[in-house]
Amino acid sequence: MQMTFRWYGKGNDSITLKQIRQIPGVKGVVWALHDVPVGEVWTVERIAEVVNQAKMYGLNTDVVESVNIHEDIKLGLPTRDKYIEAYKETLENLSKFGIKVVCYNFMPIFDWFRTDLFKESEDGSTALFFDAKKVLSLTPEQVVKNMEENCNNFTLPGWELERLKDLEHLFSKYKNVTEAELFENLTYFLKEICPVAEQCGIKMAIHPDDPPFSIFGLPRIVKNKEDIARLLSAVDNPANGLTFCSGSLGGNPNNDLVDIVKTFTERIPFAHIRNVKHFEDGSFIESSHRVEDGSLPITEIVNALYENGFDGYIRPDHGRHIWDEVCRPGYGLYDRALGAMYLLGAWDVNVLLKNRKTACLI
Ligand code: CS2
Ligand code: MN
Repeated sequence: MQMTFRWYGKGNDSITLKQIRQIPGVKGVVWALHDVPVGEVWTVERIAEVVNQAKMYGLNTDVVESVNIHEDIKLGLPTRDKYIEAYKETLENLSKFGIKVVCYNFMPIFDWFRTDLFKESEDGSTALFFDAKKVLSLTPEQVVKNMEENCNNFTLPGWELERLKDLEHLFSKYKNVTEAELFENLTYFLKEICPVAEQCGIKMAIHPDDPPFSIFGLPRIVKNKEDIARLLSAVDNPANGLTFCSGSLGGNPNNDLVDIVKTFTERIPFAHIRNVKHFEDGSFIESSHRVEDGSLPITEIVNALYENGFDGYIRPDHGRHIWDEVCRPGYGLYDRALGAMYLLGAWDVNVLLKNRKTACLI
């Protein structure tokens, strides 16, 4: 297992590579070219810039999150083929720098989605919050406006606001797209991309839907164990992998996260671990990574990863906003650094117990 930390790039993050370097156990940054419009090729020059910046701090850039998928690919339009060819070229350019994993998602229109970005808790910290009731009274336009007005002037992953300008038109395109059709379009994409990714030594790792259920009537197809099994078997190629995201899948209390880990570990090159606290009405707030502070079995998840031979990359996913930090929503330094340490501690206990067991056998 290798601990990593998401970084949005020079001039696009409140956090520096120097700070990340000083978090014990962190070996690499999870990065992307966030200013390259979806569908355009990532050039060798631009990739080299980030790789060299990270290298100066002894950090690797093995994991990219994300090379986002053009909406025309998700919609299965005839224009998808040119964007798929561009995606292949980006993978080939990334492989020149030894990139190992590309995380992506196939959610229509929106990336992760919350009703509140700074919901206050009793300890005075704030966090991303999904209000199951409030969402029913919101329009997509209100959601985008809320995200735009409360992001501390940072971009939000997958929320290219330029792209979201004409929501009505975007929604009209999805009006008749069923889950089955969206899945067919994902399969078409993977059948094209996986052979190239495999040749490039890259694992494609699809990120689950967040939250893991349909919003505004949009189809979502990576919500639970059945969806994951279906997509991993749709294209039988080792490059067809999963980003296990505890907080995304954990948005539905019916998802058995430990079972999902045990079932798919060898197809999980990348894991996002974070905790959420569920409320009776289906709402949830993002909590500290500690088991006691949320509803998810975080230490059991780490234990299951360890016991099933996980040898991929891990990153602490969203953190709360603590100690008055002003940051990209969900992406402050402090709570994610605390999260990294908690996850490394849980992993190290597994290593210790394994060594003790081995010692007793000698
Ligand atoms: C990330 C997602 O911030 C997050 O929750 O896990 O934005 C993720 O980067 C994308 O969905 C993957 O393409
Ligand atoms: Mn995630």
